[in-house]
Amino acid sequence: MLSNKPGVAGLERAQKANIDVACLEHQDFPERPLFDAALVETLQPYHPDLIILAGFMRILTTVFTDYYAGRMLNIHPSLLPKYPGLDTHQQVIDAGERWHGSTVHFVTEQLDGGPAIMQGRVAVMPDDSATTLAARVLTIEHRIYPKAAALYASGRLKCRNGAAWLDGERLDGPIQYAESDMPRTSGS
Ligand code: NHR
Repeated sequence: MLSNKPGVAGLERAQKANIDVACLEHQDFPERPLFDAALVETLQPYHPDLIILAGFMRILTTVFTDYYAGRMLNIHPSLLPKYPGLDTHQQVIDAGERWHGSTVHFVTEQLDGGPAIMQGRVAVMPDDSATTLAARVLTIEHRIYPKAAALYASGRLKCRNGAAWLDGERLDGPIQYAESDMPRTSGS
């Protein structure tokens, strides 16, 4: 588990699970490519099969994205290709969208622009704030990210020729995660 911010919950959680951790602070590097090279150097001895970005908020240069091309996932809080970038929840509310959600995608040089893999949606409620909407999107993220990672780990999901492939077939768009796949909570 590699973080660019000391003291974050992810570091503590990984340590509890006896997973090796490292922290490299981007402020300690004069240029982005040098930070990215240090990230690669730190991870390289582990020979990771898959890199999973989770709340990682530094834009990666080709120094990193080329090294792990086709072997890196991100989850972005919007129905990509809509609303790439930051502050998605408020933008969705301001635009009067009826639907919002989250998308797992392969990471390429292009920010939030790599091939989409899986998407889950939530309805925008009239009284939603960015905070309440973000909380519902997060529950979707906790469902779809492990599913997408498991598909990759099983060898069924691949990134080839700028597209995502599932079971040898090119995905036209992200797999849609249905609300009916959600576990029932008591009383609903
Ligand atoms: N890097 C590449 N090359 N491609 C992607 O698709 C990436 C990436 C790095 C991070 C996550 C993404 C998100 O899901 C992600 C995808 C940070 C920014 C950003 O503007 C944008 C998108 C994402 C993460 N970062 C600012 C920067 O200057 C810093 C913002 C901050 O520190 O709050 O790096 O949302």
